[in-house]
Amino acid sequence: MEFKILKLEVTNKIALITISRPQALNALNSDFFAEMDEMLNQISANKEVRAMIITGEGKAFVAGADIAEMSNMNSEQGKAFSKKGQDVFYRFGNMDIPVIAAVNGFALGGGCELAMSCDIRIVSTFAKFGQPEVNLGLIPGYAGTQRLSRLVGLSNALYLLMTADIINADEAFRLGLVQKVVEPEKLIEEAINVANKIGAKGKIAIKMVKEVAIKGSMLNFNLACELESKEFGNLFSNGESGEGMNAFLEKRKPNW
Ligand code: CO8
Repeated sequence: MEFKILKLEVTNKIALITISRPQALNALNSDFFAEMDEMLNQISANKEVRAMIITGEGKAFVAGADIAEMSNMNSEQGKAFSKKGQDVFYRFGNMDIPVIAAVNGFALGGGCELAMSCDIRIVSTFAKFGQPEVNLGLIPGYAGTQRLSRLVGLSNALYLLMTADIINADEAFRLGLVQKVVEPEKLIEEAINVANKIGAKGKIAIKMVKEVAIKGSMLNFNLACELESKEFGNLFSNGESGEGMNAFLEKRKPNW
């Protein structure tokens, strides 16, 4: 596939995806989802890659789903477009590696939903977040109604979903929507630092801690704890945990 919207650079085992349709503030259209699906296939197939970072070109991370494309849709097409976006974004959570959103500017509507589908959000002081769909007579369609409340609590989520307020990076940090706010010129550097920090841990442990945390957040507490015990136990059957614990006891760095 020829990529027209997404750019990929793999450096030192980190895949950096840049969404590049700045003339439309990187709005998400059908081509975007087709390209992202294929790019995720390629990155997942590359076992060298230890982390993935997603950022946007220009003044937006993503200013939402493409309103021009949506304006011609009927109910069936709207539902399919919503489902396609949900499915593609869901794949970030299923990846074995950390997926980091490096939010450079507007992350509105589908852009906020994209950022929320990533594991971690590192953002520039220029970042702005919001779910302004009700201004258009719509609601979020890429799981924003569900992920926002899981990240910031139902009361904050309802406030943002119903007022359509656009909040800045500091307010997003205060609400727990983002993990770090940095100067714009430091954004990618900081995202890479976080990626490297995680990349230095045991690969299987990172895959499993992500899987158990994400899956567990969708289960009731007892089932989630059962899942945790099961996967905790499974980690003893691979060499990685043996090396990690031996390294501690021998006062050296693990050699994964
Ligand atoms: N879709 C399509 N084009 C867009 C979008 C968008 N979401 N956002 C901006 N653009 C385009 C503009 O139309 C404009 O194009 P042109 O130059 O051809 O007129 C260009 O990008 C630049 O935008 P502006 O001139 O508006 O730039 P400003 O700096 O003045 O304003 C804003 C920036 C505030 C971000 C403004 O562009 C804006 O409000 N954008 C729309 C934000 C929005 O409402 N987002 C939510 C969209 S709905 C959504 O995401 C639903 C997700 C779930 C979908 C489920 C499937 C059905």
